[in-house]
Amino acid sequence: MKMTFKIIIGYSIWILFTLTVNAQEVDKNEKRPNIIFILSDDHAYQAISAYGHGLNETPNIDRIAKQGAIFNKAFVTNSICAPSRAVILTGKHSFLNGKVDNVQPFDWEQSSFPKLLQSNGYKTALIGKIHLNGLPLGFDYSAVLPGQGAYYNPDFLINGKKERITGYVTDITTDLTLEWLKDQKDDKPFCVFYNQKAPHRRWLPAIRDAEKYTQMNFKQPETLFDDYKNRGASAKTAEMDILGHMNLTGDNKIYPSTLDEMGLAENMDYNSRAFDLSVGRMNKEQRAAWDAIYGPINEQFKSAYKEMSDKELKIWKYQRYMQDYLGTIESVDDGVGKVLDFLEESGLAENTIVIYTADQGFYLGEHGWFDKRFMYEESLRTPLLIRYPKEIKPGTEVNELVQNLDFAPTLLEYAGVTIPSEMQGASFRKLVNKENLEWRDAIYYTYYEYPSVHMVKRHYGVRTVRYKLMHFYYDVDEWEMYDLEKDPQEMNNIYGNPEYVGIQDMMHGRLTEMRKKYGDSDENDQRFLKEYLEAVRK
Ligand code: SGN
Ligand code: CA
Repeated sequence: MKMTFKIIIGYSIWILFTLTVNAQEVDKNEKRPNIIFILSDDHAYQAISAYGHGLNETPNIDRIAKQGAIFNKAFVTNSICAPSRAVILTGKHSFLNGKVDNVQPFDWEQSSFPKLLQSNGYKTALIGKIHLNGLPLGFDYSAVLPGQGAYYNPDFLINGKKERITGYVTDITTDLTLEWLKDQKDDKPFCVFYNQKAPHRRWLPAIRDAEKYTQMNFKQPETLFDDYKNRGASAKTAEMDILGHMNLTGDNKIYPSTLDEMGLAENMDYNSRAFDLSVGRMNKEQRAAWDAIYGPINEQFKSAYKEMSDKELKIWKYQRYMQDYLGTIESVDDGVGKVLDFLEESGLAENTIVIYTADQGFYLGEHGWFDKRFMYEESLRTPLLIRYPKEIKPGTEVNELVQNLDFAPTLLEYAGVTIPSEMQGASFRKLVNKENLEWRDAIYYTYYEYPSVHMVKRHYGVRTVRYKLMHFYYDVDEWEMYDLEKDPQEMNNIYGNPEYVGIQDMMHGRLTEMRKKYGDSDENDQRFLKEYLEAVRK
C-alpha cells in the first residue's frame, strides 16, 4: 500500500512538473500582444455612432466595437486633459501622481506603464498630443505637439526637436503613426500612443470635411436651454454656456473683419487673438479653400444677426459648434480606418490590442454647455472601445464601472508584466472576457482647476451604479446628489430631500470609504489649493 501511495504521489508531482514547464514554455513562445492606444482629445461618447446617439457616423471607430468590446460606463477620475493623461500613464489618482490640474508640472521621473513595458522588452512610441511638460520618458520614439498643438501646419517635437509640418494635424498624426508602425520589423512587441488633438476646441476641421459638415443641421439636446434650477452655485456660475461664453470668432469662425463691419467688435482683442492662433496659421492655399467655405457663412451671419433673438443666436451657435466639432471627428475616424486596415494587411490584427478612448467627455450642448470638468455624466464619462481578436469576442458589451485608472494595470496584464502594487486601478481583462464578476460598484472623482477658464468649482465625489454624491468646496460648501435612474440628466439635486435620507447617509459612507481607500483627504485638497493659487499668482 505504502509503496503504491509513494508511486502515485511521485507520478502526480512529475505530471504537475511537466505541466508547469510546458505552461511556461507556451508563455515564452507565445508572442506578447502589440498595443495601439488611440487617445483623442475631448471626444464625447455622444459623437461616436456605436453609442447610438444619432449625431454623426464614425464607421471606423465603430469597427473596433463590432469586432471587439464597447464599454457603456467608462469614466475618468478628473475630467481635464493633462491630469487625465497622467492618470492613464501612471495608473494612479491625480492626488498621488501630482498632476492635479493643467497648471502643475508633471513628473516624468515617476513609474508609468510605458516605462514598464519598455523595460520588459516592448518598443514604445508616443505620437500626437500629450499636453505634459518636458521630454516624454518611457518612449523609444516621440513626436508630440507642444502644449495644445495647432490644427493647421503644426509644430511637432520629434524626439525633442522642433519641426513644423505642413498640413492638417489629424492627418499628420496618422501618417507619423503609420510610418512608425511600418518600421517595426524586429521581433519585439510594440506599444504606440496614437493621440489626436481633435476634436479639441477651437474645432478646425480639415477642408474636405468642413465642406460637408457646414451644410448639415444637428438635433438639439433636450437640455440646451437648462436654467439650472434645482442645481447648486457651481452649475449656475460656470462659464461654458454656448450663448454667453462661446465666442463668435475663435469658436464660430466669424472673421474679426466681419464683426468690425457689424459694429460688434467688443472683446475684439481676445477674439482676434484666438482667430490668429488658429485660422491665422494657414498658408495662402489653405486660407483660400477655408474662405470659400466660411466666407459665405460670414455673409449669412451678417444679414441674419440683426433679426436674431438670444434663443435663435444660441441655436445658431450650437449648430456652428456641432458642424465644426463633428467635422473634426471625420478625419479622426478616417485615420482609425487607415490604421485598422494596415493591421489587417500586415497580418498584425490578430495579436494587436486596439483601444479607442478620450481624455474626458464633453458637453455637446447638454445643459447649454460646451467644455467638461464637471462630475456630471457627459464630462465624467468617456468613449471606450477595445479590439483584440485573439481574445475578445466580437460584439461584447461591458456595463460595469471602469475608469481611466484601469488602463495601466490592464495593459500590463495583457503584456504579462507584473502590476506594481501602488497602481490604484484594476485590470479589466477578465471583465471583458466575462470571466470575473467580482468588480467595483463605485468610483471616485476629484477636480481642482479653479478659479480658471470656464469657472467650474473644485469638487470631489462618488458615483455608484445608481447614485452620485458631490461636494463643491473652496468659495462654496455645497453638496449635490442625483438619482441617475430617475433623473439621468441630473436636473434635480436631491441632497437634503427627506425621501432620500437613508440613501444620503449611505452615499456619505461610500464617499468616506473611497477617500480612505485611495488615500485622499481634506489636507490634500487644501495643499493643492494653496499650490494652485501660488502658481497662478506668479
Ligand atoms: C483651452 C481652451 C479651453 C479648455 C482648456 C483646457 N480654450 O484653454 O476651452 O477648457 O484649453 O482644455 S481655447 O480657446 O484655447 O481653445 S484641455 O483639454 O487641454 O484640458
Ligand atoms: Ca481634453
